[in-house]
Parts: sequence; C-alpha cells; structure tokens
Amino acid sequence: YLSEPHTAAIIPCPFNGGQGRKGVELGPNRLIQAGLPSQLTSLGWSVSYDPSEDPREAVAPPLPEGDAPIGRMKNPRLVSEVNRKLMGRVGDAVGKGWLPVTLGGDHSLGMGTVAGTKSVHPDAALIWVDAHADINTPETTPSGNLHGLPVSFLLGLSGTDVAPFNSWMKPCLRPTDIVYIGLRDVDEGEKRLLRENGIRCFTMHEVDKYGIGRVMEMALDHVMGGREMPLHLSFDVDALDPTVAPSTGTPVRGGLTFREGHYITEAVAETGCLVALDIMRQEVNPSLKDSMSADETVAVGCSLARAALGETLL
Ligand code: Z70
Ligand code: MN
Ligand code: MN
Ligand code: MN
Repeated sequence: YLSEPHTAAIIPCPFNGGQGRKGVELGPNRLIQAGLPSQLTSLGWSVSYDPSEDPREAVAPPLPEGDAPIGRMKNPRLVSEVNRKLMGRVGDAVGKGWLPVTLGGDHSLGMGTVAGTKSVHPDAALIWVDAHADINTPETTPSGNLHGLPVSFLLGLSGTDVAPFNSWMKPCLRPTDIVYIGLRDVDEGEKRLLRENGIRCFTMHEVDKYGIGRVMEMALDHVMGGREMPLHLSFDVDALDPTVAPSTGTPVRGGLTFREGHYITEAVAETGCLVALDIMRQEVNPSLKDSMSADETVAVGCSLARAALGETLL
C-alpha cells in the first residue's frame, strides 16, 4: 500500500480541546525535538515534515460562533473542525502512498485520523491500543470530553448523527474492523456498547492470560483474517503502565509493560500492512519537577513509532 521510496508524513497535532487538561498539546513538539524525524530517516524512511509550518494553526481554527457545549459535548465545534481538517491531511498522505504519523494531542483526534485512512481504504482494519475504549456516545458520556467518544462517531452509533460532526463525518468503521488492546478503565455505558456491537477486546486481563504474543496473533486474525489488508494503528500512550509512561494525564494502574507496548508495534510492523499510525496523548507538564517523567514518556513515544516503522532489536 505504500509507494516507493517509503515516505512517512509526520503530522504534529498539538491539540487538547477533546479534554480539560493542559499539557497534552505539548507532546508533538517534544517528540520532534527529541529527534523523531531524523530517527525515522535513519531507519531508511523518507520523511515528509515541514519544520517551518506552525502546527498550531491547524488546531486553532477560527470559529464563527463561540463554542458552547452541545448537549454534554464540550468544545464541539473546535473538535469537529480540527478533525475535519485532520481527516483531509491523513487522507491526502494515505492517498499518495505515504504513511501518516500523527502525533497527538488528545485522542479525539482519532476521529479525523481513522476517517482519513478510511476515505482511501474503506476496508482498513483498526487496532486501538488504549487504557480506555473511547466509545462513549454524546448520550452516554459522563464527562462531555470528546476524547472519550471518537470510536462511537467512527462506527456511527446511535446519537452520533449530530451537528456539527454530521456535516462531514460519515460512519466509516464496522464493528468487525476494530480490535482493542490494553483496556482497563471502561465506563458502564461503554461496556454495554462494546457488548451490543460485538467488538473484540483484549483487556489487560487477556494480556495477562494469554501473553502479548498470543494476543497479537488473535487480534490480527480477528481484524485482518491473516490476509493482506490495510492497517491503521492508533496508540494511546496511556495504554502503557504509568511506571513506563508516567506523563499521560490521569494514570491508570496495571497497564502494558514497556516490552508489551513495543511488541504490539513490532508485530504490526511485521505485517507489512501498516498504512497509518497515531501516537497520542503523551502529556507534558512544563513544570521542572515533572520534566523527567515527560522526557521518559516522550522517549517511549519515539521508540514506539520507530518500532511500528520497522526498527528491530537485531
Ligand atoms: C471517560 C470519559 C478518557 C482518557 C479517554 C474517560 C475517557 N471514559 N480518559 N482518555 N485519558 O470521560 O469518556
Ligand atoms: Mn516496499
Ligand atoms: Mn484514547
Ligand atoms: Mn486513554
């Protein structure tokens, strides 16, 4: 699916409008400062990244009206507009045979990235690595934070056909296209939606039970059936244990180890089918006290991206 020479298009998305905490918008720039573009070049990729472009423009579109909540949804117009643009950017890159590497930012951005991939590859499979299911609907969301909703919009679940999203966002994901890995903090409403839609989930319980090797085998079998099929990996860094990625906002204990996280990205690279990658929500608290945590988390984000793009241990 990728054109020769293989080109990775880095899309920094310093966005925090899908949730209430500040800091998550600082992640992308930190990954770039840490040298991600040149690291990917060293792996043999041709890298498309324009350092002179200000990524903040893409995530702060002018909004004609204010951005009052719609129902429970907070910042709906902002989140919608940013994702509409991101869908275009990701779709353009995938359409050229490039591999978009979207650096978040909060995970509401998954709406735009997956919709972009699906606009080119309607049959694409999706692996969503996360402590959370991000499948609340506008009706079930306990918080109104749109980073908890992207999957329900992609699936077109009941309640998601709402303005301003329905002007551009069409359901593009079938329940059999997606598999989750790493879940451990799922709301009651989300558990019902996962059950009703028959969505395959490998929670931390299954990671413990089968080991990450078996889990990846089963996950890939489920969404790709062993066949050649375009694959989108959306990796929320909070899937990792807080001891590994301490800087991700609200830490949820009992997550993936460093190796389990990297095994996922390595196994994805081995399929040769990856067409789009998201590395989301490393949160950077600018205070000096937390700078070590932020550095560690950013380094893990970089090494996950490298592993997904084919870095091997030997
Ligand atoms: C909760 C909600 C959430 C983080 C996603 C939490 C969502 N399910 N939290 N990512 N860190 O508000 O929808
Ligand atoms: Mn090739
Ligand atoms: Mn998430
Ligand atoms: Mn999460």
